[in-house]
Amino acid sequence: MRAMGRVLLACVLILSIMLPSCGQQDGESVAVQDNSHDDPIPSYILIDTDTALSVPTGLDVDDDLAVLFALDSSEVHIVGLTVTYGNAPIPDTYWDALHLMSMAGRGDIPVCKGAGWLSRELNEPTEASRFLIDTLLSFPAKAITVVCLGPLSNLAAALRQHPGIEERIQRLVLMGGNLRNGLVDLNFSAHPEATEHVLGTRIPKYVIPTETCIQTSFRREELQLVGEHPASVIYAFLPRLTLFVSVWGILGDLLYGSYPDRAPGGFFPWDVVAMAYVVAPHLFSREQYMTMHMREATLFSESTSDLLDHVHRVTVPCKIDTDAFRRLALSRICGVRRVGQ
Ligand SMILES: [Ca+2]
Repeated sequence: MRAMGRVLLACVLILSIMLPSCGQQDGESVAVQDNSHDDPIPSYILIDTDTALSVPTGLDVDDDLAVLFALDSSEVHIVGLTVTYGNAPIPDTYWDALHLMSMAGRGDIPVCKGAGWLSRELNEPTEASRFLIDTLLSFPAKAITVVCLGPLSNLAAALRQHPGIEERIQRLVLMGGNLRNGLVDLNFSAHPEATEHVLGTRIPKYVIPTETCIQTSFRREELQLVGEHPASVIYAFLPRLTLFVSVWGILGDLLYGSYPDRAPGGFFPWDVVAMAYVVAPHLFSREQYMTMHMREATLFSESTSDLLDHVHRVTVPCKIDTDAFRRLALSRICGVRRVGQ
């Protein structure tokens, strides 16, 4: 296993040299963390995300929290971010991702601009689709987990442009979908063609749906913890997080009042829940096997017992330990210090 770790570390170094065009910040040295002595060896993850915490157009804050969570988690090693649209237009999500990584002093991690609402033709290469392809081909087969936290345009484009990478991906963790047929969520519904393309691959797929994400929330209690860490990156965004707690205290009841396991109060940390499944899968239980299809821009899912065919089959963790999740996620998010603090 340690030899495998050294091979993967070498891939990170080579990749850092090969792909400087993706948003690595000028003047910063490439500092690759040597995790080869750790046991167990961390999982290598590539995060596709629509970060929007710090831009006025941002509709949600969860992507940035999920990235911070991953940055402070020794269980994973981030090989790059590809940025997509969703919570904000692509120029804003891309800027936000660069800004976040700069604040965290992690300019060594490539940040690549991807598709936008009006520029998401799957046959049209983007910086993000090229990075996905090059990275997956550069690493050993099945070394990388791809974590998708936004609409699936970037991943679908990479798969369309180079179908061979399907065999290179260890697994997909997708935040999206709703188990109540006919209801809409942003990530899967934003680009139905892309979603159907990804669901139709044979890659092992793990879907974190609405029903699982809204079992937990970040409340005023959690923000008090953030307030105790003034040197952290997230501390700078305390006023915005406070606003989200207040607004979603009302919206949560209006939009999800009929969900029996919904957490009352605060805002739902959607993508942070998906990242928790990557970092700490022991926090989840009641896994179900389902088939998922997009039909006419709507997701349809049903339970299945066919475990042999990965096409359109997904694994859905249906229950989360909410208190343990809050403790772990907040401690890790607050653990990322702001450069210069
Ligand atoms: Ca997202």
